[in-house]
Amino acid sequence: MIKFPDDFKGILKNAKKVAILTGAGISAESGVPTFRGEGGIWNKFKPEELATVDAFMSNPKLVWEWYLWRRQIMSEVGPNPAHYALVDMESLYDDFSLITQNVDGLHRMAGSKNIYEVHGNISLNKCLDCSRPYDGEINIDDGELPQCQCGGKIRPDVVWFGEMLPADIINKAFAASERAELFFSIGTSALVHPAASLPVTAKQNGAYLVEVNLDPTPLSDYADYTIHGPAGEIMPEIVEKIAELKEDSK
Ligand code: BV8
Ligand code: ZN
Repeated sequence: MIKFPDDFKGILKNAKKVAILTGAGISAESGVPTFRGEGGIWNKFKPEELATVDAFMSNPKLVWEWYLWRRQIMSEVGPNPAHYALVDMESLYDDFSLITQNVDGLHRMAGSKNIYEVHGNISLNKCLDCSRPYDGEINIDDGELPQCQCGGKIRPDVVWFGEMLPADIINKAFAASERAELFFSIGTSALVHPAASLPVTAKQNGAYLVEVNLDPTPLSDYADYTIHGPAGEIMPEIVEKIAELKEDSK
């Protein structure tokens, strides 16, 4: 059971513009390993070793093995109650933006509509040189790595460290954060920029900032309200309360 102080209840009921930022923690209860937690995928490898252009140029096979392993995991999992709670939450507010750092596609699978995938989507591929999308088979076992018709190497269509985020998507994510009256940061360690500055931008522009995360993060003391625990339990309870508050005010 979580507490609903009056200021939290008030903004849940009255906010018109809402923005959400999610990270790997919201998919943890689906069975997708997070990046930095125990058992996190990056415990075995370092981000610099794998999620960068240099890593791919120097060892494309290793980087492909990592992504194909993660794709395999994501093909076996599905959305969890936290993802579904955000689908319900979207129907309760007129202006609702779901910004995700995750590349697992689980928000779309759950049925969310207004999604900004600021770090790309692990199921898509593109050419390293000409960026043309590639939907051919990815087979790395026969030694040959997939190639584009222009001769460039095919890579996963995700944003690597040192790479720009897709400009139109990140610009819309910042616009949604700037106009938000209510902003939730859910399941993210709030360490990776520029995504990590979205909740700060929201609060600086007057939003009520809520953090829902298993562990404390750099945002925890800065947020207006911090709830530590699993998103799969917390988010359904919050969305149920929002529906109740809106019902009562009819
Ligand atoms: C750029 C796609 C520049 C690939 C990813 C020093 C200071 C500041 C910034 C930098 C710096 N040095 C370098 C930088 C820039 C760098 C950066 O921020 N580095 C960090 C590490 C310091 N950023 C970049 O390089 C970005 N690009 O800056 O470009 C530029 C400018 C001009 C011109 C050219 C270039 C690009 C960043 C994008 C990298 N790509 N992913 C892939 O997935 O393979 S980032 C990766 O980390 C994922 O997207 C992931 O989502 C993201 C953030 O991690 P989290 O989602 O937060 O996951 P994490 O495991 O960390 O945390 C999970 C949390 O959930 C935990 O807190 C845990 O407690 C909680 N949790 C667990 N279970 C649950 C839960 N919560 C609730 N319920 C549960 N059940
Ligand atoms: Zn190409």
